[in-house]
Amino acid sequence: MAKNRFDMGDIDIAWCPGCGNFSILEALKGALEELDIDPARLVLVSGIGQAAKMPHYLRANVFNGLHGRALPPATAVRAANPGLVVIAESGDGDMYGEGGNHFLHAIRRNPDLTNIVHNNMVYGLTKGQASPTSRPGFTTPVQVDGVGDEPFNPLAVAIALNASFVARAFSGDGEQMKEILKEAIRHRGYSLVDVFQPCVSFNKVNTYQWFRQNTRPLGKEHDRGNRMEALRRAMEKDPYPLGIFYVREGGACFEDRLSPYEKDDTPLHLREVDRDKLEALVRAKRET
Ligand SMILES: Cc1ncc(C[n+]2csc(CCOP(=O)(O)OP(=O)(O)O)c2C)c(N)n1
Ligand code: SF4
Ligand SMILES: [Mg+2]
Repeated sequence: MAKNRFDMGDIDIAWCPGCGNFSILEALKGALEELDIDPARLVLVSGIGQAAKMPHYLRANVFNGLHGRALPPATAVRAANPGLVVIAESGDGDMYGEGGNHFLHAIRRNPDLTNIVHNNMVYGLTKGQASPTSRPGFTTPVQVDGVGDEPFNPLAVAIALNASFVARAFSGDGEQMKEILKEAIRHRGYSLVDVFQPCVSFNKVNTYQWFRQNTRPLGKEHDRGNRMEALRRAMEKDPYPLGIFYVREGGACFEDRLSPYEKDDTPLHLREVDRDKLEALVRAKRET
């Protein structure tokens, strides 16, 4: 079998044996290879958490940012160099909790990037507190009486905000996940792929078996161009549908609407920097 160009060989991976993150890593490497993407053109941006370690485990350019802050630098990378393939990847806590504000506004801006969220319904890295997607009744050493809040529904929120691509996969099904990732990366505009990912160490409720029993495919009859139908299906949770819920083609991306590109399509990173203007700007900021 031909070598996958994104594979880093024999490296130490700091995930627990059996963690659902491993198959997301394999599916992503497979999707990138099958799309024939040049590793030099790939930028992976993440925040903090177990899922956010992902960019360190495949060959790519990496920006590892602050907790909850993957999307702003990812948006900026695309704006500065629209020739790059940008993936913002993190966990449910990082993306929907700490980074929830950025999640909402990235969808509205519609940068051409793929947002992969490893949704294990828990904070894995910090040893098992509830996350925004934890289900009611989930008990943890902090939520000793069980979670009482309504879980955050990322798909419904994304469709309500007219995100241009919205999907959900399950890390227990590598082939389906790879095909969804390929479509998301190929899609022009903001693409959300929420992936159900068992955390075998700190979520003993939402296990591989639980996800298998509580999910089902959206079905061939699902019309991914029908926004209201996609929203209705995104509200289902008994069982949770899997697949591509909604696709909107043709909308302008964030980088298309930026004024510096109005008259000149030279990527920002290739343009001459006006040092005087830059220094004046930095000075003005320091003085405020
Ligand atoms: C500002 C800030 N607050 C809290 C933390 C501690 N912290 C690190 S990762 C994390 C949660 C990660 O959960 P999630 O994004 O679901 O990732 P997982 O580990 O489950 O993959 C928290 C609360 C931090 N590093 N920085
Ligand atoms: S703590 Fe959970 S999410 Fe983190 S590596 Fe272990 S199994 Fe995976
Ligand atoms: Mg998590």
